[in-house]
Amino acid sequence: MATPVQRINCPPFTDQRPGTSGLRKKVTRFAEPHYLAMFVQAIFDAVGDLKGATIALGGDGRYYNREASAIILRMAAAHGIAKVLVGKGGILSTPAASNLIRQRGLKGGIILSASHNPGGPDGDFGIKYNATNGGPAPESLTEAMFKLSQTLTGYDILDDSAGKIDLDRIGTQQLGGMSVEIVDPVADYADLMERLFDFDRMRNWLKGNRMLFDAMHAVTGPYAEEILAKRLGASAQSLLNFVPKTDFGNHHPDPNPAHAEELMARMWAADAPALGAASDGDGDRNMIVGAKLAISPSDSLAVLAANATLIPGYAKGIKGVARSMPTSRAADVVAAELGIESFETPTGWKFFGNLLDAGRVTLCGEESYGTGSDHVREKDGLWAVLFWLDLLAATGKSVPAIMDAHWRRFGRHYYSRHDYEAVDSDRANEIVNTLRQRLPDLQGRAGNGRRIELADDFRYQDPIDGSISEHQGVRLVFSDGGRLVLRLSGTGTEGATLRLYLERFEPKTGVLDLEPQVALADFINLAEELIGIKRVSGRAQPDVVT
Ligand code: G16
Repeated sequence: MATPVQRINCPPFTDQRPGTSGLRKKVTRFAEPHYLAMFVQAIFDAVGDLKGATIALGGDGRYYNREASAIILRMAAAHGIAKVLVGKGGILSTPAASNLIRQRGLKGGIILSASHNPGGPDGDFGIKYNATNGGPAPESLTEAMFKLSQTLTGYDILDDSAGKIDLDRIGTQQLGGMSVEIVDPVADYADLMERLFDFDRMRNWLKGNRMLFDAMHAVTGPYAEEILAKRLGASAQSLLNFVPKTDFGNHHPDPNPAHAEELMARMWAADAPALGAASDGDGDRNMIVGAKLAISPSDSLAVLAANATLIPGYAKGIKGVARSMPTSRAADVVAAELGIESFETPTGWKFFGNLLDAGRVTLCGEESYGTGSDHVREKDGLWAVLFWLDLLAATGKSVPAIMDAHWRRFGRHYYSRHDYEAVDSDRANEIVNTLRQRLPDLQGRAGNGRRIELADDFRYQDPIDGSISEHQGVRLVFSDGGRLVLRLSGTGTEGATLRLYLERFEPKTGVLDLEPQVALADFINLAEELIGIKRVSGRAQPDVVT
């Protein structure tokens, strides 16, 4: 007898517009009756054509991951989906989910994560859909989800009598007419890493050198245990905070110097390991640290591009490089020297998808601690850590030595991001809109020995499908190569987050050893003079400086 499908009637929720990376809200909002289900209905309706399809499902293991997985499985069955591949325990890191979709030729997948945002009952939750290419849904699809979410009158879900799926039992189970295969979340991904990097070389390096990887009590714990400890032989002391917790141990699982405090302290100690690294809630971000030196994500992308041919997976060279607009222009300089294309896209990994699919770029990166390549369609935290590890093994150099050589060759883009979090939304909009209105006046303005050569609100035309994305952040580009960029975050869940990005270029012959905040002091003052974030918001300092 077929398990009955229930139609639950419900008015639409007006706040279901996906941001930079899917729908992110407080757990308390997601746990309200019907809230998650209504958005899942919007996803299924927007994607369409799901009858008989196979999709993936997994998340970063944060609070509400299991409850949400159960609801989504019952809805998937009600929509005639033939099969869902689910990571054991409802777990899949974001890059592993992307890989699973690609490797198994799936229609797409649902990823449950609020990435680097805090978790727990009072923390954040999120959901996003990734398409057949393994990448985040393009803007056209997320916009369709939002539109549908505003007109829905209810959703379809399998009746309770269908029973429950045991998320912890590897193998195939039935839910109504749908089969659910619980898979090992790590194995396929670890195999992919073995195909890209020289595991023998890294194993040897680890015999004589130490590394420290901070999983921040998030999803990469089991991935690091399998890859770094088991397959590469890193010592047990090499892994920090590697037991996943639903609230990330009450920490902010964001791999940056401000939130990975313990790692930073260890990397500044006299006996610091040669390589320090961290990844975020869902495993797509990374931070790389050498002894007493944190690598800015923008520099990391440039270094990987400049040295790619030393790594087996990229030995034939890279096709091109893409970076998000606020990311420093360090990678552009490398691309120009290598004679390959470079692209500047809006913030959001989804904007790299078309370039990767078209074979125009091999490496991509963002200032928000995201780096990746064409091996999946998400940024990939552990991949970046392995890339650096393999680079250290291939060159025999230290992280500071690699950076020093890089800056001497290509020049240095001093870079910093200042975040003002949970700002009153009206105030934040006022700051951005005022700057937008002043752009014509600022264009060409001179001062402090430099001139503003370009003052605009970034507009992107996708080189592959021609689609246009407007208002992607205000940028002021100076005659000496410096830049100030201002945009509103699309991932926050409380008020508005203003992000101010500061960049100053020092050509090869310049001073190479200034601390970024010191090197940028002049720009920090100029930004306040031109934009006035502190003046209008009333904040004395940014909340987070990276
Ligand atoms: C998401 C996107 C990234 C983006 C980041 C920051 O990351 O996938 O591409 O750079 O948000 O966005 P915002 O500056 O708008 O907060 P994640 O790791 O949160 O999925």
